[in-house]
Amino acid sequence: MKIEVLKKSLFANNEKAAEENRRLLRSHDVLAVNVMGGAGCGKTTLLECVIPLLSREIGVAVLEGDLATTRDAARIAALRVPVIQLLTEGGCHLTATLVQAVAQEAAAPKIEVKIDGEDGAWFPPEV
Ligand SMILES: Nc1nc2c(ncn2[C@@H]2O[C@H](COP(=O)(O)OP(=O)(O)OP(=O)(O)O)[C@@H](O)[C@H]2O)c(=O)[nH]1
Ligand SMILES: [Mg+2]
Repeated sequence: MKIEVLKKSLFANNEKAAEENRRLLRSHDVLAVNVMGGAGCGKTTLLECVIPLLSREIGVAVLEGDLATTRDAARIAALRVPVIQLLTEGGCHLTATLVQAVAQEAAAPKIEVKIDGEDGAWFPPEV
């Protein structure tokens, strides 16, 4: 029996968006760091520790992924760095297309971007 594999077509749009995001960030000389890990493992705490140190030297902004709330974004905003909240509305990870919706805005001021995602990848971690 032949089994049809749909993976390629299912992810094609996301991979295209990921490539466009990479190109956009590169063209603005922005380094994006994907912070991902299980729920409650300390992603936001890590950012709260490193952002005050980093932001003395470089521009820092955060795209904050969350299922439904803006609580983590408020924690980052308290550090006085730009933060954009991406609500996944139940999804466990940020997709490249979701990030693309705000990537233009995030890249514009020539800042380095930290991405605090949920426990999945939004697009490949090397981005
Ligand atoms: N003992 C210990 N607790 C930690 C550490 N890092 C974070 N915590 C605690 O773990 C809890 C969750 O930390 P967060 O930084 O909110 O974790 P998160 O990964 O951002 O959580 P979600 O965004 O909900 O997935 C908080 O009560 C933190 O104080 C650590 O290194 N050691
Ligand atoms: Mg968090």
